[in-house]
Amino acid sequence: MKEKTLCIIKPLAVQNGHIASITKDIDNSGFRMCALHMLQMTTNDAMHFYKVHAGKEFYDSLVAFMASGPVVVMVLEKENAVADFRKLIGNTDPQNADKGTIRAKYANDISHNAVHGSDSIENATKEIHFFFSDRELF
Ligand code: IDP
Ligand code: MG
Repeated sequence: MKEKTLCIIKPLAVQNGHIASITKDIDNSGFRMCALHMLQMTTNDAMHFYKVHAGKEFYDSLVAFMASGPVVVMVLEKENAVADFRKLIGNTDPQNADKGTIRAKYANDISHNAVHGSDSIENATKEIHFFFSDRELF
């Protein structure tokens, strides 16, 4: 069944000039782009988006980082999009990410790991609607 998932190209990957390369890897992996925004998250946006991690030692720096500069947010569609996109991006820690994955190729470190990918169909739906209205999904 076709699924949709949410991808965020995080601030440092944008700043390092990786938007085009990451988008090309995504395209080459068979995902269809349904929506795309470039925007800067507010601190409140980042707190809300990552609220599942509130209280963890890395939460405050994660929130500050995600609000520190522009990001590119995309909705991607394919069969098994959620699981397949997690495979394409690789492990949270780029040092443990398989060769060829987006995090292995474009991340700096675990705190600046180039991209976000939804971790379940339920969270993908919530995250997509955090950024996009139905009229922006194609
Ligand atoms: P995920 O992005 O692979 O789903 P999560 O566990 O959901 O990983 O964590 C969300 C984000 O928080 C990660 O992408 C990473 O940027 C950051 N993060 C997770 N664990 C750590 C850590 O141990 N130290 C610093 N940052 C972390
Ligand atoms: Mg996660």
